[in-house]
Amino acid sequence: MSIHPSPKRSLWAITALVGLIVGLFGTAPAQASATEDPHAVTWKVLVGEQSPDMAIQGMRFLPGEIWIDQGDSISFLANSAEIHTVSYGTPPLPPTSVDNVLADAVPRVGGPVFDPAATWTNSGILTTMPSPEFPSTTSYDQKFTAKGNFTFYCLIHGEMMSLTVHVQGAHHRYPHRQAYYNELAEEQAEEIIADGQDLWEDTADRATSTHVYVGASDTEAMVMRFIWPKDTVPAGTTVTFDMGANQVFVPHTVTFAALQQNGKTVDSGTLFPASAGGPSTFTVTFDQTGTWNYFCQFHDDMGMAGSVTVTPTS
Ligand SMILES: [Cu+2]
Repeated sequence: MSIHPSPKRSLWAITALVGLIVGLFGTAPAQASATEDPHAVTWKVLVGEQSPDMAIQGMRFLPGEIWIDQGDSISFLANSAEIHTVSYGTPPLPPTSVDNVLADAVPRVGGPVFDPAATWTNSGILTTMPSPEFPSTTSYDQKFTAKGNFTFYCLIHGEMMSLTVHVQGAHHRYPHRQAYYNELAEEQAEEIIADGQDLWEDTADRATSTHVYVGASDTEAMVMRFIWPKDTVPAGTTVTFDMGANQVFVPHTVTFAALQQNGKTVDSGTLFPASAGGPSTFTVTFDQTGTWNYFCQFHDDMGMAGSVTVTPTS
């Protein structure tokens, strides 16, 4: 859905006109000085988005495109429990495994001033809900002193989660102010959450008492829930827990902390979508009656938990 196309266009026209006038009369603004510029602006970009119950996690920078001037800064603010990074360039390890991605994602690389010539620049993990598993922060600031167009991405979610920063010359007129980006961010976040709700409902329509989906995801939203979360089956039933509703890379587990079978805790280990190589399904045959709670070890903080109630066979 396109938002505010006409004001955007007219602002662009004004910018172009100002550029033309400045060009004609040769009153181009002075170069950014090494000293602190009192006109420098610090812009805000949100990293991720989520529903209030954290069930739906979005995979977008908001806004996804921003125009700033040389000497300005961007404050990247964590906006979801799900982890993200603000990254630029080629990571040291090829992101071909979870271990490699995490090894690349965790360390902050680069200084407070963005260097487009650097091979790799990385924020470290951004999240509103720091976990003891790895270091993380809630914000990341970069100052932009080089002109050009720079596309950042999230290493965790890949290049579909990207942000293009257009750095204009110092003291150029901005096509948009922060208020415009804030409004755009709010509308886009609503759309992403609504998309996640639709995905959740569609997946629930396909789920059955013997086929539970382990989350769901498309290219902008993830459902961090088991679908169905409250299952009831007669003893002897085999239930399949299936990652098949995930279109993007996301790890989950199905962990029954209190249920033992063959002397071991019933735990799927890490599941991945089939497109990421799997294993993408986990099956459990429930012989013991009672209510068995389970959770995802990665996302239980977001409320990703369920239960299977096993009733006696009639
Ligand atoms: Cu999970």
